[in-house]
Amino acid sequence: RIMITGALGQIGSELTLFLRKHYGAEHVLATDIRKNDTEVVRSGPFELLDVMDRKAFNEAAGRFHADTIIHLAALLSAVAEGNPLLAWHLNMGGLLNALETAREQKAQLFTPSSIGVFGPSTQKIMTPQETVLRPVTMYGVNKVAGELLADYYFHKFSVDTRGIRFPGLISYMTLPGGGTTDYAVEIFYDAIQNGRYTSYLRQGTYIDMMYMPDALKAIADVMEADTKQLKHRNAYNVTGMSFSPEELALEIQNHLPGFTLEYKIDPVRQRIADSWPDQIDASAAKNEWGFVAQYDLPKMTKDMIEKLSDKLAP
Ligand code: VAH
Repeated sequence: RIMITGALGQIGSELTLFLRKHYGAEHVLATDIRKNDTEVVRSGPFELLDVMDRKAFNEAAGRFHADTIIHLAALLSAVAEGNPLLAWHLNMGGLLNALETAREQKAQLFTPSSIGVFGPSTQKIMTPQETVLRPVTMYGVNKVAGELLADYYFHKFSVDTRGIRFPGLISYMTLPGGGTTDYAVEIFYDAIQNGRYTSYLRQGTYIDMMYMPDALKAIADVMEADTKQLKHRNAYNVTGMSFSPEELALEIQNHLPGFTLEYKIDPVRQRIADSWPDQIDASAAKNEWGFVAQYDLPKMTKDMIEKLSDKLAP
């Protein structure tokens, strides 16, 4: 019985539907700080939950008899950089409440980390699973602290905590909220609707990315992996592809020939992107729980354009 926080977010909205299909809708409780009338709310149990309210968090998990908690509620990198104190409060306070709830309910806990844990002093090509983590963003500080806190709860309280360092995630169902990699999603909407896009990241900015279907499978796979296999439980490097804005534009032009890309750099998000790796090494995830990405840049682009064209069709 799985309880998800942040279930209306970019990962949460697809993960909820994916897990309900796999395990049965009634076994997946979706929670979020707000409510809407999407399929996430309509297709199974939904409750309003502020993850900053530890008592409410724990009671909701207890009422649902949750044996697995997937904690996704958080502020992403760009929003966090604009409001660092709120980001520390929500990202760390929410995670601590998730860890305490998992401890009290004897539940397994998944929470996403990010390539945001890496900083300018980290090796940028084939970034190792074990390497220096000196991020220069509040989001990165939150993710490094979060990984250490999750490991602490495993060693100190035997809470079965697991995490994945997600790269930028690309999906057509729900827009990301305030990330640095959001351009790789926005570009598809603008390409289909306006034939052009203005990138806030400059040419030659390489960032690891992953198509959402690969991310959903990675969460299910790491949570189902035999605990004895896991040496790096918090948290695994994974990646599907690495590209720059102009390489993504070229791939889109294979489907939408008239598409044009311009640039208007956002210094805040450019600085964040420049502090992250260009291409990380996912071999630990492959060796310890069989991670393999199915989507590369051409395959993702084709699927995004097909699915988004249907979704945006008048
Ligand atoms: C962000 N999409 O941009 C998230 C993710 C690696 C990027 O953490 O903040």
